[in-house]
Amino acid sequence: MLPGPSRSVMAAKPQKPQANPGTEHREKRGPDAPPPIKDSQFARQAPANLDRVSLPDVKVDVEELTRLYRQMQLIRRVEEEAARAYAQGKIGGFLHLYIGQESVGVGAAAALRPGDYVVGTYRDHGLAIAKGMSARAVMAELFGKVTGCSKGLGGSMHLFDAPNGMLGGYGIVGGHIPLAVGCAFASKYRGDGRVTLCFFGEGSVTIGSFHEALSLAALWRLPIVFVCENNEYAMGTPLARTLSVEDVSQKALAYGMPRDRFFARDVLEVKQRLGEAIERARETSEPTLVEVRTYRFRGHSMSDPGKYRTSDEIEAQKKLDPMLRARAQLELLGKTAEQLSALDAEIEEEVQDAVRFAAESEEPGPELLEPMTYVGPFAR
Ligand SMILES: Cc1ncc(C[n+]2csc(CCOP(=O)(O)OP(=O)(O)O)c2C)c(N)n1
Ligand SMILES: [Mg+2]
Repeated sequence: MLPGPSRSVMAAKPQKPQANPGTEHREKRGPDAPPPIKDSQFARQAPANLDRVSLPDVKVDVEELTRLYRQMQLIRRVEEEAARAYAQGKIGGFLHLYIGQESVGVGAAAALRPGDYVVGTYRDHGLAIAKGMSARAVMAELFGKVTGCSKGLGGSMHLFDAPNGMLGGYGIVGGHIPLAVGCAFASKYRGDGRVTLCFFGEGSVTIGSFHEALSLAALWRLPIVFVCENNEYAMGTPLARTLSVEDVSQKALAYGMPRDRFFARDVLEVKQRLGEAIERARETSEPTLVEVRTYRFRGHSMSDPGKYRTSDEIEAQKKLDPMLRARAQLELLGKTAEQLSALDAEIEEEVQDAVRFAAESEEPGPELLEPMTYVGPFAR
C-alpha cells in the first residue's frame, strides 16, 4: 500500500508533504522490475510509485498458477471467438474486449471469497468468467439467446450473475461506482462480511460520480476496493489529455483513503496486492483505491479504427503479455510442453462447446420480450 494520510493522522496534525510519494519502495526494485512505460504517449512524466516488485515475495503455487493461467486463457479464447462471431454478424450491439487485461480480473477474483461482489463496466466478459460464470452463459448472452446469463436481453455490456456475485456490467462511464458503494453499504449494514470489488477504467476518474462514491465510501468506511484498470486510453484519448496528474491513485489522498498502484504483469502479484486491499476492507472495513496499470491489445470496441496509437506500441506491449509470463513461469516450475498443450486443448474444447451452445440456443420469444418492452407514452 502506498502512503496516504490516515484519518487519525489527518485529525491530529497536517502531514509533511512528500516530495515523491512511493519512492520508499524503490529499494525493493529487483531485476524483474517492470520498466516504466517510457515510449507511451501517456507517460509524459515518468511514472512514480510503480516500482515495488514483489515477485520474490509472491508465493508461487504451481497448481494455483495453472488454474489462473487456465482462466486467463479461457477468457482470451472466448473473446477471440466472440470477435469472430461479431464479424460474422452473430452478435449485435457493442463488444468491448478485455484481451491483454485478463491478469487483472483473474488475479483480483482469485483474492475474493465466493460471496464477495464484483461490479464492473461494459468491459465485463473477463470479470464474469473470473467470478465463476460459465463460458456457455457468457457466449449465449453475447449471441442474445435465452440461455445467456440475462436471457439474452442484456448482451455484452450487462453480464449479470447474482449467485456468483457478478453484479454487472454497466455502460455509463463512472455511473456504476455509486452502485458498488451501495452494495458495500448493504454488506456493512447487514454485517455479512462481504467485500465489493468495483472495476472501472482511468476514464472514470474525471467523472463526478467517482468522487461522490469515494467520498462516501471513505466517510462511512465501507468494505470496498476501487480497482482502476489504467489501460492508458479512454476510447482514443490518452490519460495525459484529460488528467493533470500521472498517478491516478493520488485521487485517494483527497478522501484520506489508502491506495496502491502497480503493473498487472504477474497474475499472482495482482492477487497478492489486491488481496491486501480486500483483506483490509474485510477486517477493518476500510476502502482502498488501487490503480492497476494494464494495456488492451484490441481496440476500445469492435468498431475502433485504432488511429490513436502505433502498431509498434502495441507490439511492444504484447511482449509484456501477462499470459506469456504465466506460461513461462509454469514451464519454469516444471510443466512439460505436453501438459501445457493438453491444458490448451481442454480450454479449446470448452470454448468451442460454448460457441456451439450459443449458436444452437433459442432466441427470446414474445412471451419474454413483450413484458420487457416499454410501450408507454414515451416509447416512440
Ligand atoms: C458518461 C459517459 N460518457 C461517455 C461515454 C462514452 N464512452 C464509453 S467508454 C468511454 C471511455 C472510457 O474509458 P476508460 O474509463 O479508460 O475505460 P476503458 O474503456 O479503457 O476500459 C467513453 C468515453 C459513456 N459510456 N458514458
Ligand atoms: Mg482506459
